[in-house]
Amino acid sequence: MLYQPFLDYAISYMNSRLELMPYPIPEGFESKSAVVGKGKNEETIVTTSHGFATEKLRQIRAAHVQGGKSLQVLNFVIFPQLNYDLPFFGADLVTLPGGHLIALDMQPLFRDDSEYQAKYTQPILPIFQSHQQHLPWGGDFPEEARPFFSPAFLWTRPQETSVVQTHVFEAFKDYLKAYLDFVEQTQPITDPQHLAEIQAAQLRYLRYRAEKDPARGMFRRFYGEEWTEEYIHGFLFDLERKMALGVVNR
Ligand code: DBV
Repeated sequence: MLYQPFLDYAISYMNSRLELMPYPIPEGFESKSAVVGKGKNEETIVTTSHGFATEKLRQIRAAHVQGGKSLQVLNFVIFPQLNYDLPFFGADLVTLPGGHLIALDMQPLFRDDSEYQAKYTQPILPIFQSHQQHLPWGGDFPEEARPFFSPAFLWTRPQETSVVQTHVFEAFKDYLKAYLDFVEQTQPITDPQHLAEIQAAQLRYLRYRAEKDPARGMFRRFYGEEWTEEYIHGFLFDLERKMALGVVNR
């Protein structure tokens, strides 16, 4: 329930600015439920998937896990088409029994390229700074994930649910707006060398996310290994599959 307003907002805001087309969700993955726990602790865990595409955005997808007050997850990622140099939009909004964990970023294709930073990171730093004062740095996160985050990575672990409903929601809206501004302005890349670099960067990101998906353990416990691996490679992080099918613009 906590993240439903985020999802509703994102879809209606994107609808107001983009020509959204449906993105196919493989059969059996639109909605999946499992009952876990016994007696008083019994809980139904429902995971729903949402997918869209536009001319510039290859896949806009969300996975929404709802399992009562102490298990709510919204993982929302936008993967641009391979002929644009746009960053990825990534939101990982996670509520577990231990508390909330929020990751919000525009993840760069080329982290250490100063021209790229000037284009896609500098403009969001003021937004980052305005929210960071309410959403302090969340501490440890995997060192190997660092290359994939921008300097505007909002990473925080709020104690209070009300902080998620207010400050995190505002940050989410601002990041999404800034991202759609980038999308609006961006022009297709045609230089073959540049296109090859973009493809390599997209694959690097994708392989990392699929391999290290922090939700893998949770999904396996609820829905089993086979369903989980198919969900990860066939929907959540599907670029390699789609490239193999020859359905990716290049
Ligand atoms: N994370 C996903 C997908 C999820 C998901 C597809 C559909 O990439 C949920 C669900 N993230 C999820 C869950 C947890 C996290 C944690 C359930 C909690 C795992 C647990 O504690 O059991 C950002 N997400 C995290 C963590 C980080 C991120 C850093 C903490 C992991 C840790 O401490 O080990 N988002 C995550 C990440 C990238 C990103 C690593 C990399 C580019 O964009």
